[in-house]
Amino acid sequence: MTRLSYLHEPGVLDNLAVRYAKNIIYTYTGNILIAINPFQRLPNLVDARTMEKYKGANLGDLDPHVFAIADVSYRQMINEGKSNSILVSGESGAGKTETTKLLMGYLAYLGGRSGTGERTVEQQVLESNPVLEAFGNAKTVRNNNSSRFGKFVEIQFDKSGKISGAAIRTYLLERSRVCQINSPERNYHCFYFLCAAPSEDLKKYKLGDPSLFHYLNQSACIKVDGINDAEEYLATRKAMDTVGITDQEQEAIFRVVAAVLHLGNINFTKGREADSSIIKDDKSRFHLNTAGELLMCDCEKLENALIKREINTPEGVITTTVGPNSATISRDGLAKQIYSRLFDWLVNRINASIGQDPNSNKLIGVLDIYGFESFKTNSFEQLCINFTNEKLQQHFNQNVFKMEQEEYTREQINWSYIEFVDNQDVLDLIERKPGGIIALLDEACMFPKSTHETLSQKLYEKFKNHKRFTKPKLSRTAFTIQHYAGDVTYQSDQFLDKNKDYVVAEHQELLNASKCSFVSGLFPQATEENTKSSKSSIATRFKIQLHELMETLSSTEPHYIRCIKPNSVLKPGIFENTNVLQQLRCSGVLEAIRISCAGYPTRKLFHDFLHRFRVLAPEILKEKNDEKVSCQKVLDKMGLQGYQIGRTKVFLRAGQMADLDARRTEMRNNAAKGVQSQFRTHV
Ligand code: AD9
Ligand code: MG
Repeated sequence: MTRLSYLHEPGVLDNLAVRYAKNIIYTYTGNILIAINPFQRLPNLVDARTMEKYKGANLGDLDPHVFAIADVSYRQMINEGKSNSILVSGESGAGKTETTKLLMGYLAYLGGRSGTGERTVEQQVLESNPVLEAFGNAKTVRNNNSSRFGKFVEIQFDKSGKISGAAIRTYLLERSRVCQINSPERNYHCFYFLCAAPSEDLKKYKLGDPSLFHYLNQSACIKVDGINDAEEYLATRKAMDTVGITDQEQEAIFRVVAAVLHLGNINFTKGREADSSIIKDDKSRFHLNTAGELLMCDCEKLENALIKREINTPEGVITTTVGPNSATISRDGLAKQIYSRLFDWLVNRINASIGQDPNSNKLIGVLDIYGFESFKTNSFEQLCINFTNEKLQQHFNQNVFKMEQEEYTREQINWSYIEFVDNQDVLDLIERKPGGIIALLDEACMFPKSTHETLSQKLYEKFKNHKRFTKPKLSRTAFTIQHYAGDVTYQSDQFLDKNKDYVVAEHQELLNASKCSFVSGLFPQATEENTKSSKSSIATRFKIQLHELMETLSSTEPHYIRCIKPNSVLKPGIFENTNVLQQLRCSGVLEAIRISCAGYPTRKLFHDFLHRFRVLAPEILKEKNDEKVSCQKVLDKMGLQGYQIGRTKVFLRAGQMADLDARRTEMRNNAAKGVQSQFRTHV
């Protein structure tokens, strides 16, 4: 892309389309790698021989590739002793997770210890992927294997450049999916895997056909093309072995997964008194008892935890009952809590088992995180996700800008950046404390009387003059933020609920008392420390996590991979222009191009420049000057202004290249018209 003479939207798009048609899915624009999802295995592209080829090669010597980016990161880390990070982004289904796996595979190839058994650090790092995917991925409309969490993997290296440890951090698992799915999506893979387990396991967990379970049968989709649930169950168990999860732990994990399914089948109906409920029927009672048994807790207490509530009053604790609706909400709340804690446990366990290298001060971080999202209806999750992208965008802009500056410094040319648009104002709008959207949301969550209406009023009042915030005309509860990638309107209906992360005291008590140490470990006794963290809201915790991530990233040398989804039918060979263009905008690729256009977007080595434009001033070339002087003379003759001559390259302003080309064409046409046909052979 950098060799294109004209760096503008149609040129960029056309270049990508032409390459994609030839199965060339990787393209550089500056130091950014654009990767277009091939939606098919391209065998020669990622095999062992290709890895060998990229080892130690200079960036740009070989075709653009993710391996080249990983290789540069690795060598920079070894040679300069500096940590590197590779930031992979793109919309759902664009290929981030696949790209991340290729990167990790290549780093394991470079930094692995050959021939040392099954459970090497690099094996564990690689096998953490299937485990996390089983529990954190699901089929969605956009991707059959969509990651419903963000992930940052830190691979640590020792002095000799071998992998010596790793740490995985995850972000914001989508919890609502555990209890609520729409056709044609699925719940988390592990539920279906477990329902396809060998019969002795099914008997143990009292499972069977997935369509018998409410948490799975809300969607008509049970099977996914290309996923064999029975095989995946075994593969997941095997991967768990590799990452060091014991048989006993695995047994407990799947027992908890099964318990969640049974919980979902407990239905309630109105009790005799007002605002009370009872277990609906024998079937529901069976599932209640099974859930209790699997969680190894008292079934009667489980029942009470769902249909009763203890309230602290000045006169002491009183027990009240709740209606069927509230009981169902309580049931789903419990299921979501259990599942999200199970997921966190897995991440912690994998980290503990792989182990961190306390002596390593060099790492390569790989970030696989959700891209910018703008749907028909956008909720709390989209706000968090787009907040993440604003943060990463700021980091990205600052770096593209820095890299530009470095090139100018290297070439010793004067350049001060004129108008660098920063998105700090959006970040302030969202995260400033006090007074930002998250702070106001947290405040609203603390007052029992607030509703999404009162929250919205507050936001409208507070930000009525904010450049990046507007109230849609016909709504009283929605708000629009002007993100760097476009306007997004958020519906605030569920913001309060989704931001609260408190465990009902009765649920906590119940599970903490479980006879299974695994289950009680998921719900440890409340201490001051964990009460404090559990009291903070989801948004605030996320904000803190994000802040830590940015700190880590800013201490590393970043590399960017932008994944692009060429079509929305998930098929090979189809390239949808508008769709791709929109993604290039959202990913900041066009912004990067814009930044570089504000400076000197076209650079040409002296020699190349003269070769292309000698027709404009053949007399100057005859003078046999130094190339640098000749370039200067050609440019002066053409009357161009504002360009710069560096040490090895000519730096042109936006549009100047097009200008020169136009004159070149004119010259050639004139020459063709005239008698001097020698020009034609010349060109
Ligand atoms: V999401 O935000 O987690 O929903 P990703 O992670 O961006 O999304 P993913 O990597 O899961 O997308 O890719 C989606 C699908 O595209 C994969 O399941 C593959 O079928 C396909 N894909 C992606 N990249 C490649 C590739 N390099 N080679 C072959 C690929 N197939
Ligand atoms: Mg993914």
